[in-house]
Amino acid sequence: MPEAQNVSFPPSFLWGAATSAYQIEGAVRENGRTPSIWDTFSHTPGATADGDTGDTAVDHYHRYRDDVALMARLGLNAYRFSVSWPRVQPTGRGPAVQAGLDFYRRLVDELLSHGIKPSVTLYHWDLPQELEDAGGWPERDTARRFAEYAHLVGEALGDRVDQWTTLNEPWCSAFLGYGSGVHAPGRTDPVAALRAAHHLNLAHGLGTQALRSVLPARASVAVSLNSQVIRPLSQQPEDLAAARQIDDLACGVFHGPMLHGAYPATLLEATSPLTDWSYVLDGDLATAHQPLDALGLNYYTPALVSSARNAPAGPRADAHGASAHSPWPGARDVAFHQPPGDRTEMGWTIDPGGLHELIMRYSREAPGLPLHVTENGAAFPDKVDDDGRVRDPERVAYLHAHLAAVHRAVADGADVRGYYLWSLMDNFEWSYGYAKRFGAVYVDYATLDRIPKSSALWYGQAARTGQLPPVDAF
Ligand code: PNW
Repeated sequence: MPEAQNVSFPPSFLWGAATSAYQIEGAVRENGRTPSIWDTFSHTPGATADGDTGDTAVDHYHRYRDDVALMARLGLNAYRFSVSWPRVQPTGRGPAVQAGLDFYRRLVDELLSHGIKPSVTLYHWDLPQELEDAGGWPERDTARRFAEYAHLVGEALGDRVDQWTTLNEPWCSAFLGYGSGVHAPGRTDPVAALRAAHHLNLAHGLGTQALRSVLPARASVAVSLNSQVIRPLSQQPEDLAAARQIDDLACGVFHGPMLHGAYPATLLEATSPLTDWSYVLDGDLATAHQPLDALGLNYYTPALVSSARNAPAGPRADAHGASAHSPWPGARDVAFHQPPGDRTEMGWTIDPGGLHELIMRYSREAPGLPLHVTENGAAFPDKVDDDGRVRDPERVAYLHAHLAAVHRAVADGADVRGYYLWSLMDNFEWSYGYAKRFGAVYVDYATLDRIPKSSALWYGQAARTGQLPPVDAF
């Protein structure tokens, strides 16, 4: 491991951990909170592994003080969390619920008092069910409702939070939620998925404008994209064409409007048999194209893509969950392959070079825009040893290799300001329920006790020293 030596980060580097509201909070019926699409979906038989729901999750709503104290003890200096829309604005319309906002105020104050920088994501997939009943993201009004919600939260927390993110991974919201149906609301309509993508772009733009109107000038506004690393199986034209289609549907469909004010022409062309995009109204693309202060990148694994003609027989891997319906509307003649290498428990190939590639791509696509790795991490089958410790050497190796890749990107000229490990602690892993553990901190689901894994100790030391400790340090 040659990169193990002299990997040091600047003192200003943000060493964070990330979570999201539905995955950790629980308390789904407290203080006027109403169901989100994830409450409805997780209570639908067959939708999640073992019928798991976020009803209790890891009870962070009641244990946030201890969780913040734990982060501080580990040595983290940043924390990325999301606000639950139905906790703050239960019907998705009208005035905010004071108790909902107060929870996030207390959380933020607790973080600040421990010297941990809060980073707020407004939307991490928990749309108020009432807005889904009115049509959800395929409908334009949802984007307007989002702007109103952004305004409420900005007003309430703008005096104490400097880092804001509009949407987390709109690709998942649009294409897993309305295309393949493996995420809430579980719809499987390719045109609805494309309409959702457009209204998420619009929501990002309107939400950014709403935030700007209430936040002080020092505040930073960003979006977190799971802009995926798409690799062609070969340089043959038909494989390159397959990779282009998937890249447009994974990345260009969002960063086109958000960063450049236009959808890629190749995307409009490929989807033309499905939709004429007539829901894109005059001015929408200019609205989506707001000046940003930073860009968040979430990275787990690359995708390897070819023309279906060049696919060897046998099981094909698309890392996006089993469904008879595609999360790639309009894609034709495309096959997915398992990239070579070791895998995590999700079946996702471990490929730190992909993170370097992703960062360098966005350094070019968005020159001058500071980047944050807003999610990166891995699930492994962790267990408590007889001595009460949780040893996760695979996760330590994963983090070490990916942080070394970030460091390499910085050395190559990228402006990366921070890294947020997914996740602070084990939590509700969406349709996989509690079976997949992404945490640096282990959660005993019988007692909800938290036990820092060796990766948490390792990462904490990296955060405190600005250098990557040896992989066997803990
Ligand atoms: C991200 N896919 O989700 C989310 O932002 C987190 O909430 C989640 O827990 C984490 O990654 C781990 O999965 C994804 O199918 C879910 O490609 C699915 C995919 C990607 C990201």
